[in-house]
Amino acid sequence: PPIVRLSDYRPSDYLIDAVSLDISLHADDAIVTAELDMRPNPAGSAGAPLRLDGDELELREFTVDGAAPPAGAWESSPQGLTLHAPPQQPFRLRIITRVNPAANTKLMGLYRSSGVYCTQCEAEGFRRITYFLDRPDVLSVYTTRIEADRNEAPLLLGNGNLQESGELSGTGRHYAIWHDPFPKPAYLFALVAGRLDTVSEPFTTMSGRAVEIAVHVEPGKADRAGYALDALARSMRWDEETFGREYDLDVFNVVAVSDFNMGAMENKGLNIFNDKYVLASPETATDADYANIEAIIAHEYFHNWTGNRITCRDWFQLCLKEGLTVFRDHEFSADQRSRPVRRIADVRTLRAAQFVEDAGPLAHPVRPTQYSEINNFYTATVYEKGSELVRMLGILLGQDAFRSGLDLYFSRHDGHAATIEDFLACFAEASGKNLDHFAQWYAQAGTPLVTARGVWDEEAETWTLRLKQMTPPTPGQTQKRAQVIPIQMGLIGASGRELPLQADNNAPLQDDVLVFDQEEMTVTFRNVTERPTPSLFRGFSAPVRCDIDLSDADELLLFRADSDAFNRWQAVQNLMLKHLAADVAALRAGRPRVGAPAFAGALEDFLASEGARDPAFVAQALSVPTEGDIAREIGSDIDPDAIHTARQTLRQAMATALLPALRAIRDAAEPDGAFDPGAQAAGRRALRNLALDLIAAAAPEEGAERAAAQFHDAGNMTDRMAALATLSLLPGARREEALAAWEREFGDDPLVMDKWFGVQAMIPENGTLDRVRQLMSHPGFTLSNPNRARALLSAFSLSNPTQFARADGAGFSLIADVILELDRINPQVASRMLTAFRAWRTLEPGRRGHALAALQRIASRPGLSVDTQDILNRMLA
Ligand code: B3K
Ligand code: ZN
Repeated sequence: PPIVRLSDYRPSDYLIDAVSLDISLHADDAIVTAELDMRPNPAGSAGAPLRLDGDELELREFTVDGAAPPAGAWESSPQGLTLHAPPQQPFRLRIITRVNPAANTKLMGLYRSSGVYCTQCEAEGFRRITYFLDRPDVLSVYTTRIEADRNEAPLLLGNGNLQESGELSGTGRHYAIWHDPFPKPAYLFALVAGRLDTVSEPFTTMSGRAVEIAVHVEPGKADRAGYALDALARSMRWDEETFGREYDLDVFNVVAVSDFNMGAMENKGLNIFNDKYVLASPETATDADYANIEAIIAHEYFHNWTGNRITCRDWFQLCLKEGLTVFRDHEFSADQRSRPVRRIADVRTLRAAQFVEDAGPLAHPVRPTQYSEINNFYTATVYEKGSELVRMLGILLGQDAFRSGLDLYFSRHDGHAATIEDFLACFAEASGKNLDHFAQWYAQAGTPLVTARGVWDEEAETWTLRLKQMTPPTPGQTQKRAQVIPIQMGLIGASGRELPLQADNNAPLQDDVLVFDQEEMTVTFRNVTERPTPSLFRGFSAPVRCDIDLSDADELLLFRADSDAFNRWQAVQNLMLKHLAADVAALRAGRPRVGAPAFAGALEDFLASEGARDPAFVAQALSVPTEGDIAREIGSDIDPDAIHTARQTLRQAMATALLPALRAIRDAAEPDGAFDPGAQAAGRRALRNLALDLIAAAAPEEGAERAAAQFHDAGNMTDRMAALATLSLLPGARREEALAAWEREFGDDPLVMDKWFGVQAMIPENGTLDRVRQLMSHPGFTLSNPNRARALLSAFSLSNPTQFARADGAGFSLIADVILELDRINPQVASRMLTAFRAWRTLEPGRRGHALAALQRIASRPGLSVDTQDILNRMLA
C-alpha cells in the first residue's frame, strides 16, 4: 500500500465551495446524486487534473457543467474518478453513484445498523458515498436532501438545520432537506434515517440562542436516554463558562446505533454514537458506564469548536483536534466529579494504553510523519499523550496565558483547517514565550525516563537535586533529544509539613514548577532545614516515567502527608509495585517469596481515617496494580503466570490484614433512596465493592456468600456487576448459577450481555480458552457487531494476560483465527484487535515464540486488508 508522508503535503488543486446531495435510500440500493460547485484553488497548481477519491463506488452518471464530457477526457473506477483537463474557472460536477448500505459490513460510509441508515465518514468514508476531494482541508457548505420510505424511516436527520420536509404523494416515501451553513470537510458529513425514539429539551445558549437538543435511540429505549441528554446540556453550559464556546446551530442531535466501529463521531450538529456510550439506566449501566457516557458526550460536543469550527489541515494533524478535545473532556469530568480521582483514572489509562504503545513496535510521535492507513493512527498516543501535551502547555505558560492562547486560536483559525504549528504559535504569541523546544513533543516518540537523585546537606541547609532524562529509541527514531519536562513539585519534612521551595536564583523554577529541558540538570534548594522527602510530578505534570530512590519510609510519608492527592496515590502504588516486582523475581528464580507487605498497617489506618470521607480516592489507593501495570514495571522477559501469582498473593495478604475494616465497610448501613449516578454515591459503591472483592481474596467462602447475596439483592447494575466479577474469580457452582441467572434475565439486552461475555473472557483459569470458544457459538454472539466482538475477544486479549499469553500458545492462536475471520468482515475492528500483540517482544522466550508464530500465520494469509497489513508490518519489523 502507498505511504502518505507529511512532508509531501500540497494544497488541493481544486476547491469545492458548495455541495448539494440528494440521497434516496433503499436497503440495498441507495442512489446518491451529488452536485459539486468547484473552482481551481489559487494555491494549487493551475491546469492540474482533478482526481476525486472513491472507494467501492458504482458510477451511474457524470456531467461537467451539465454535459457529459467526451470519452478520453475522464476515467473512473470504483476507487476514483479523474477529469484530465477540468475548466479553469468555476464549474459544476454532477455525479450519480449507487451504494449498498445493507452489504456494508465495514461500517464505513453509508450502512445499516438494526434497520437504521447511518453514516461514518471519518477518516476517509465519505468517498464510499460519492466521488469527492476527501481531505480535511477542502471545506464546503452542504445541503442534503434525504428521501426514504416513511414507514421504515420516519426520522430523517442531516447536518445543520432542517430547511424543508414533505411527502412524496402516493409513494409512501418522504424527504427532508438539511442545510449546514458552516463550511466543513467531508469527514464531518452525516445522515441518519430510521425509526427511533427521541428525548429532547430546549437549551438557551449564553447569548440567548434557542437550541433544541435531542437524543435518538432504538424504539423502546427512550427511558435510557435521559442521562446522555443531561450530560449534553451540562457539557454545553460548561464549554460556555470555561472556554467561552457557544453552540451555533438551531438543533443538536445525538443518535445511538448498535453497530459502530468506535465510541462516537462528532459530525456537525449530528453526533452518531455507539449506543454503549448513550444508553444508561440504573438496572443496566454501571457507574463506569455513566462516567464514560458523560465523558464521551462531552468529548463529541466539544469537537464542535475543536475539530469542526477549526479542523485539521491534513490527517497528520489529528492530535490538533483529538489531543485538545481529550484535554477538554478530562477537564470537564474533573469539574463534574472529583479532580484528583479523575486524574488518577486518566493517568491509569494513559499508562495502560499509551505507555505500552510507546514502548513497543507501534510507537509513533503524537504527530506522525507517515502512514499507510490513517485509521490505525486513532491511538492512545494521538489522543491521550496528545492531551497531556496540551495540559503541559497550561502548566508551563500558566493558566492565564494558556487561556489567552486558546482564545487567540479560536478567533484566528475559526472556519479554517489548521496545523500544530498554527496552534503553538497562538500560545507563543499570547505568552511571549518561545515554544520551539516544546514543539519537539509532537515529533519525538517514546516515553522519557527521568532519573532523580537528591542530597541533603544538613550543615548548609541545602538540598541538591540531580536530574537526568533519557528517551529510549523507537521505530525510525534511534537518537533522542531532551524534552521540555515540567516537574510540579514540593518538599516534605519529616513531620509531614510542606517545606519552602527556594531554589538558586538561576534555577528554572516557576512557582512550584521546575522546567527540566536538558539531558542533565542540577538544582540546589536553600533553607532546607530538615531532611526533605521530594514529591515530584505532582498531579502527573508530565507524561514521563520517574526513577527516584525513595525508601519505603519516604513513600509512606508521601502517602500519609503529601498535599497532592495524585502523589499520595502514586506513593502507595510504588510500594505495591516494588513489592510485586520483588516477588515475581523471587518466584521466577525459585527463591523464597517475599514476606507479608510491610505497608499493610498504613493501609489500615488510611482506610479507617479516610474511607468515609473520600471513598472514591480510597478505592483507587487500595486497588492493587493490574497485571498489565506489573508487566510494565518489570519491562522484559515477562511471565504472566508469575505476575498473576504474585498479585493474588499480595491481594490476599492485604485483605487479610484489612479484614475487620473491610467487613465494617460491608456491614455499614447504606443510604436508601433512588439510584444516584453522581460521583459521591459512585465512590461509595466503588469502595464497598472493592471491599467485597478483597474479602473474597482473603476468605473465599465468606466472599462467595456475600457476593452471591449481593448478586441476588442488588438494586443497580454497578453492584450486580461487581458481585458477578467477584464470583467469576471463585470456581464452582455459585459462579455458574450466577452466569445462568444473568443470561435468563438479560438475554435480550445486548449491552448487558456484553458484560456477561466479558466477565467470562477475563477468568484467569485454564478452562477459559474453551469457554471463550463455546461463547463464540452462543446465539447472541457475532463477529459482525463490534461491541460483541470486543466484549468477548478484546476482554480476553487485553484483560486476561495469563490466558491470552498461555505458555502453550493456544490463546494467541485463538485470537489469530479471530483476526483472520474478522479481517474479511470489518478490517478496522480486526486491525485494532491485532494491537493486543503489541507488547509481544517483552514476553519470556517461549511465549514470545508462540506470539511470533501467530503473527506470521496471520501475515501468510493472502488478501489481508491494508489496515491489518499495516499493523502486522510494523509489529514484525
Ligand atoms: N473522531 C472520531 C474518531 C474517528 C475514528 C475513525 N477511525 C471520534 C472522536 O475522537 O471523537
Ligand atoms: Zn475525538
